[in-house]
Amino acid sequence: MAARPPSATDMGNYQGRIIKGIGGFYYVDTADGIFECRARGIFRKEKVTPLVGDVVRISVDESSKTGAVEEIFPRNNVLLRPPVANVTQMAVVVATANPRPNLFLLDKLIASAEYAEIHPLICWNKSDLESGEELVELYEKAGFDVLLLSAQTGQAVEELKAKLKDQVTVFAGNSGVGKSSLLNCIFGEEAFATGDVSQRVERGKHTTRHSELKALPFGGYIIDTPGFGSFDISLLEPENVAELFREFRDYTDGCRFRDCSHTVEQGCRVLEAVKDGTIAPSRHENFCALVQEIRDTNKRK
Ligand SMILES: Nc1nc2c(ncn2[C@@H]2O[C@H](COP(=O)(O)OP(=O)(O)O)[C@@H](O)[C@H]2O)c(=O)[nH]1
Ligand SMILES: [Mg+2]
Ligand SMILES: [Zn+2]
Repeated sequence: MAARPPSATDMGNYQGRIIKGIGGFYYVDTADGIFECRARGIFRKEKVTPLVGDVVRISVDESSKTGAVEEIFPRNNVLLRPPVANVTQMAVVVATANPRPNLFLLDKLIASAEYAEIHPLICWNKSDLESGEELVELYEKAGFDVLLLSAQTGQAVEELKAKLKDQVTVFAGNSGVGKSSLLNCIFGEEAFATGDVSQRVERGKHTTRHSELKALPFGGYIIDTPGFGSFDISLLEPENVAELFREFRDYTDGCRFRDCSHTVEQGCRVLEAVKDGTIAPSRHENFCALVQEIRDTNKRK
């Protein structure tokens, strides 16, 4: 569904995807090229703002080659920061070393992908520094799609490309893990600035973030703002967290306590699965930490 839609047959009418929005102009990628468009006044009246990622119908003035957004097709989802519609996949990038893996951030990002019903793809990078096999196994066993990559040696970059094909993928993860480096491997050019953390923090202060889709040469798009944050946890209630940890689901259903928080209760099925090694202890610890974070946030509301 993320492939470029075919152009419509009507005169001057095209279908495409908004890849960029700046100062009231929308840039729409179609099978016949990219068109600069304005939005029809009707959207303002209906308080609808076209978003990057929207699949739209546009009318194009054939002499000026500029157009107008006529219709926005129904969205599958909307991410808020930065605002993008119809994302299908979140590539969560983590380094096996340098920086040391932050499993809490990883599990939180995975939970935010699950919350938005976006496919999480776990990308362990820097395998040249640290082999990372246990980490890959931990997440594979939990039921995730996992790659062990190195932007340095090119390990698994072809597999990554295959996973990105025809998807709209956002890259998430801490700074320094190698998101920009992986994207440069994929595009085969130095399109994304890489570097050490301190430089980036400086740069980040002065740049406003608006998102942009970049078309992949083999089909699909990636979102050009690496470093997606996690979701707004104030949207969640503590009792909704367990369903965002996919390998818990088998046990939460069978848990004999109706209002079990699956954090400390004696005889809880989830805790039993942790004890017998079916659920990884780190996943359960991070689940408990996320539940606690939400409880603390809700208290302050
Ligand atoms: N050894 C090694 N270094 C890497 C790898 N990928 C990225 N780096 C380095 O890690 C640093 C941060 O990479 P960058 O792509 O800027 O990370 P980002 O902040 O996630 O975009 C840079 O110095 C990269 O050269 C890798 O696979 N192996
Ligand atoms: Mg970067
Ligand atoms: Zn329980």
